[in-house]
Amino acid sequence: MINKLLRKNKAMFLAYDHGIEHGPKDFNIENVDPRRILDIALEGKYTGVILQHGIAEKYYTGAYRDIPLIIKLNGKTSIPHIDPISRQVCSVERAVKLGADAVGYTIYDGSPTEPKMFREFSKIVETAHDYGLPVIAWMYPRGKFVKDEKDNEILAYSARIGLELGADIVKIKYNDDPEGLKWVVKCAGKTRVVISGGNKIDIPEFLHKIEEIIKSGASGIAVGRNIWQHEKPFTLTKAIQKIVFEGKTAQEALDFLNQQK
Ligand code: FBP
Repeated sequence: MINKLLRKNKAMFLAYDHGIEHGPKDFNIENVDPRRILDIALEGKYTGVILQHGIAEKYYTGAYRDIPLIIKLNGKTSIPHIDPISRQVCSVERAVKLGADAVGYTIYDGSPTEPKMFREFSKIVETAHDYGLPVIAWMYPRGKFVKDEKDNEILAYSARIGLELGADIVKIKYNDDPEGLKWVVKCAGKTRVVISGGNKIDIPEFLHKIEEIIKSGASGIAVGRNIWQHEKPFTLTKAIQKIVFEGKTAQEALDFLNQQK
């Protein structure tokens, strides 16, 4: 069931749930339109696009339905200053009706609200697996008891929680320590690890990170802003594909990019 989300055993997901998580401050006049993201995902042959259900319902139509769809089942805004919690806003059944090939859910492990999210997530795993849908867990340690969200130990712990709770893929952040990531991948066991992007950074640095991520045994990337905030997302996508699917180095991908100018 996970094969539809992979090419050459690797994943390259385009995330676009920022409208709820961060608000329109992440967007410009082009990428505020979900069709722009779906165009990038379609032409760039991403192995999945990550959307909230409302966007999927209105925009995941026509040719876009060739892109594997990952529906994010929970979400929150960045407005309230409460203990981190993200509750379910879409059922697995609705995701199935919308054409989902997988569902996703964020768990803020370490937050005082963790038990609620563990319970909700575990029920989602049960239902989704009954439908044959893989489940992706955004494992984001967060809250007043988490001193460093990118500490190696907490990242490895987060990956392991994903395995324990039935996730097929965990999406975690990268702390620029390839050795640490190798351990994270080991701790995740049969659950695959993909890495999220973060704020937009320089291209050479971004490509270098991707090379490290792939070489550390992760199954791929699930990024948003670093792609669709870039002025040439289509060419950048081709460069990234070289690292993710062809095993090329960041330097080779960069050389390719420079030749396109
Ligand atoms: P980016 O590559 O843009 O960071 O997207 C990955 C992602 O996990 C999104 O799916 C989500 O909207 C966002 O990051 C949430 O990040 P945070 O909670 O750290 O602000």
